[in-house]
Amino acid sequence: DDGYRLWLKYDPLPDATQRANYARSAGFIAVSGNDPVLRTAASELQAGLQGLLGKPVPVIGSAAGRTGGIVLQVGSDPALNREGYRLASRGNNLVVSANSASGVLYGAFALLRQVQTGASVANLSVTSNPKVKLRMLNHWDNVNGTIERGYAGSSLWKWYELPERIDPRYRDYARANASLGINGTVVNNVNASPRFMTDEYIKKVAALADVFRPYGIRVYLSVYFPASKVVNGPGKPALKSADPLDPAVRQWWAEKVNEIYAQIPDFGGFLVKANSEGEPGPQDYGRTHADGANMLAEALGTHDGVVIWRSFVYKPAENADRFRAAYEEFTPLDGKFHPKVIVQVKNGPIDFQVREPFSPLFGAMPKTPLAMEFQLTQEYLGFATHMVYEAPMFKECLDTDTHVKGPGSTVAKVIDGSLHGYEQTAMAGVANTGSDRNWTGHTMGQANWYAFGRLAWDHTLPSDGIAREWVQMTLTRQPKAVQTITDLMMRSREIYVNYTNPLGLHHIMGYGIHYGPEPWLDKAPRPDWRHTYYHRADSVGVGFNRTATGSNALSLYTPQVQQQWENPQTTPLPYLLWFHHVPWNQTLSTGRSLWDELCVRYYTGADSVRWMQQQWAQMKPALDPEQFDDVAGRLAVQQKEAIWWRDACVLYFGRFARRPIPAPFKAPDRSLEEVKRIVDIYQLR
Ligand code: BDP
Repeated sequence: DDGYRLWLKYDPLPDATQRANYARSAGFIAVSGNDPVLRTAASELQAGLQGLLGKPVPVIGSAAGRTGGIVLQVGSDPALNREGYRLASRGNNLVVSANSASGVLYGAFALLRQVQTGASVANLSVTSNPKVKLRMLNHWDNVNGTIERGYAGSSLWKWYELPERIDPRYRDYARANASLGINGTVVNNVNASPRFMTDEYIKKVAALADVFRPYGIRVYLSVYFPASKVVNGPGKPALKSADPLDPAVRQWWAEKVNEIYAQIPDFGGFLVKANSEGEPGPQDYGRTHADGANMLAEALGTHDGVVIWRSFVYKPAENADRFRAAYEEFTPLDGKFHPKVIVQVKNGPIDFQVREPFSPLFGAMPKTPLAMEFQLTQEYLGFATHMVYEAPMFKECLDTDTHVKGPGSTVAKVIDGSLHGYEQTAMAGVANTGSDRNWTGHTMGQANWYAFGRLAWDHTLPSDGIAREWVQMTLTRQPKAVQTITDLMMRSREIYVNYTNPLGLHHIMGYGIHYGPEPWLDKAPRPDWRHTYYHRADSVGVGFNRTATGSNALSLYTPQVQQQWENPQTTPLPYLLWFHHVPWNQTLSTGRSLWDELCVRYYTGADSVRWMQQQWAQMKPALDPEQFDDVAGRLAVQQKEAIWWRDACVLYFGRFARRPIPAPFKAPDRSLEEVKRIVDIYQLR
């Protein structure tokens, strides 16, 4: 099994009795009308059930008195929102109903999931409503086929073949997303090429939109903010300006929007990275982020589209704390954004690190809908060779209490709109897909795509439950193996944290490439790209003091949150060095000194990868050989690199701590200089 089919395998269920049981409820699929999304629901259900049950399941126009089948229905159900669904046993039929065709599509996939995971469909009574309206993937894909921070091959989109040739993979991509309830995709990199605003590319994107539409997925585009200065059209020369308050620029965008909607009537809108990491933006004209976003929102006019404006901004400054940057830039703009604007915030204040405190923007912009941006692609999580199941990391952020409206004001409630009454709600995942046959490089990376989709639909789902589903649908149905692999996944992120960035260390990975350890980096074009900026190790201790005696970034949170993190004695260890410069000899809650604890984490973290390998080895009889080997091989790389991380970090920090590696651990058998050379090799220096 090459993994191409993801969690939509539809191989016959091994147990004949189980197959027969399900088959009694799957005599037919009744659906009326020609709505393309409803048709998709029927054909997906048909293909799935035929495969799983090993028998034909006819699609018919109406149940008309027949029983023992499945009825797909669009109606009006007050218990459901626009895309929610209901699965119910009625008479002797299974009814999948919703208020829209997309709802029925999601219900059909939910029903398939029941069968795929061996759940009963007798006396079925399930209602499910998505908690967030826009559930999206963000692809950081470039025109030339490369993917920024992509580790699974090249782009799925073959721009050079579009719009004429439609790769069948586009459809399979849409199926996978629809099966999770993902309803939007931004197809190009946030570091956007202006080409996407040309007629040539709009046609290509329109061809993709045509493939995605029957799966309930809308297409969005990342925008190069000064596109008006670059893109010429017939009878439409480029302008001299991109000033959002310049009437000519506003006109240019209004026309561009109309051109796009003429070809993509259900176009979702724009995603914008502006005045960030060298990308141009409204500030180049002395305007604010709100001016820029509102100009695009007004250009959208009466079209049903949104502007998703990213808050990922930080300016190079020697004594500033990057942690504070987005908050300081955006909170003064609260209430100034057009209703069509959503501000998209990364989960943490820095940049998708292995663990971050939640971004202080969550809860701080009650008048501006905030979207969550998670990163599925493992930029800081070991690319496609380290096994890191991300759901616990996403949940950790979503479940954190901001306390902005009293206890229980979780980040999730900010995002789902319930805390501040946002009209628009959105969650985005930076995609981990690529042209690799198994889509995500690491077989286990598929679980991160899966988990993101499930959580975007319902952030209350438990991480282990999601993992279990995915394993059953993707790898094996053998109960013991399902349990072992689920456990492995559940522990994987913490293990990765331990051998890379324990106790709240962050941003000490290889420069630029963001792979492997490089805590010693003290030269870079910007102060906040140096790693010594983040860990601040010296002879006294290590960590970034963000309390009132330091950068005071902690003051951006509510007093209740500050209280959790302000005292180094009581700050939970996972966040300790995010907020405190802690002496090497300080005794922690574990009873060990900081130095000893750091070593314990690095050593046990690296040892745990051996444990992961052993666990995986035992799974062999339960797994497809190709999938087994893929993961086993990657685990072997991970094991080697965990030791690389461990050695690099204990040797480097040890130079400041000047303390021995505590027993029973043995000091690395190589020198810091030797380890540094490994990084240079990866970096092609
Ligand atoms: C950083 C990535 C960079 C992205 C940037 C972003 O290293 O490639 O362009 O995030 O999110 O993590 O814009």
